[in-house]
Amino acid sequence: MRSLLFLGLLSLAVARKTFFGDQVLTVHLENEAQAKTIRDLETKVDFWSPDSPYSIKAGTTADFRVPSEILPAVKVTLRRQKIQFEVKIEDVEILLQAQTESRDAKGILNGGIDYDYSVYHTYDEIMQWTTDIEKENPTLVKKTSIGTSTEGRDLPMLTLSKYPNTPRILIDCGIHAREWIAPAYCQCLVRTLLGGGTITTGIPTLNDATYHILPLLNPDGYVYSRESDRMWRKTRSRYTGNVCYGTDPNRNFKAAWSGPGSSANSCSDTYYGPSAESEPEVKALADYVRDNADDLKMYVTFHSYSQVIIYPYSYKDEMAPNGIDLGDFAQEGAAAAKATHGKTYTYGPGSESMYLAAGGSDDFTYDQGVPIVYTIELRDTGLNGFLLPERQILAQCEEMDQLMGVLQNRAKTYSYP
Ligand code: 0X9
Ligand code: ZN
Repeated sequence: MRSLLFLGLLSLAVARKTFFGDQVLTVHLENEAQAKTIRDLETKVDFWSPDSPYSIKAGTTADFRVPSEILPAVKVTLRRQKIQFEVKIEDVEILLQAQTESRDAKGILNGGIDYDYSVYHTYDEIMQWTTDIEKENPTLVKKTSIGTSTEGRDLPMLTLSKYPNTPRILIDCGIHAREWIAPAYCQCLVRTLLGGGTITTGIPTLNDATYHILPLLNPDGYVYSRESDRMWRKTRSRYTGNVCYGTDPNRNFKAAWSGPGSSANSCSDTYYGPSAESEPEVKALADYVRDNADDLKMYVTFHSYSQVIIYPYSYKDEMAPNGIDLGDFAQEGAAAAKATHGKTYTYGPGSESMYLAAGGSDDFTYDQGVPIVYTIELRDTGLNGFLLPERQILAQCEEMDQLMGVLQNRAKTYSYP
């Protein structure tokens, strides 16, 4: 009896959080009073885009998830303040379950030759895949590790190289836990580089580049997002004196750390952490960048959502010294993506195209001297937000391969300063 009770409690403790009746609303903010009303919801709602209340301003729109318990009250407030809004997602839980329907229909999947690139894989499957990919391509792929996460998970790096001394490109995916399409794209990118993609022209290639790919940079957060709270964004560290778990790894880098667009509150989704590089995942990447910056031609970090190609700076309202070039390459890349499946990617310096947000991996890497740096926000523009259905993964991969093909091509001959 007692052991049954214990098992019951245990299953309660690990049960996945559900989101029945929660809605994602898009608000159109006409004036400062309306913007303030939304910012004041900080502790009650989950901001999706922008990801922090500080970035919510008059003349912009914002997407946020409202828990079902407070939904009627929030709608009353919006109507009272004459804030124009629409319901972007009717029921978050239903969309969340639909997101993985391909995977569910196919049953449990394994890594290896038959690895399925059109589903969202578990942490264990992704780790097994990194091992298999190396084993199956011993001359092209080398698996190393840049460190371990707070909970002791490995941070693998796949180096793909065909010819020595080709320009080196650093890629990471999955800094933010709930942005599942990002690690899914990193897996596709590896497949494409190894010749297994679906489109064969205009794609990234090992003929004139060496790729260092970190397929899952925040594994603790990813596991937590899969098993406990789908909307989890941060790491899973916890510091003495803090009320909440997790630091936003993309506010934890030494790039105007603790500056604009980041929060001192451990319960915030943009918490910058107790000190710069406090997160082992961040320290591991930062160490790698410090050690290799002189040799790296390009760094691209994948996030979602909103279809934006962001380049420095995001911690200050200034154009990067080679910002014109970065804008030109982004424009060309966006055109290639659009030609694939018709999707529009906007682009610009972070401070303009997104919002001021200090402590990001892109600005840090740029300041270390890597000349071409982008944060790419993948699909979509809010219809599904973080809950992009699996049936869109392959199209996402195809259009991103075209964009990456352009960026690689530009990086190849680029010299700056
Ligand atoms: O806010 C972020 O960290 C990124 N957007 S997301 O919705 N995926 O969270 C944008 C990062 C842009 N770069 C910096 N803020 N440095
Ligand atoms: Zn992100």
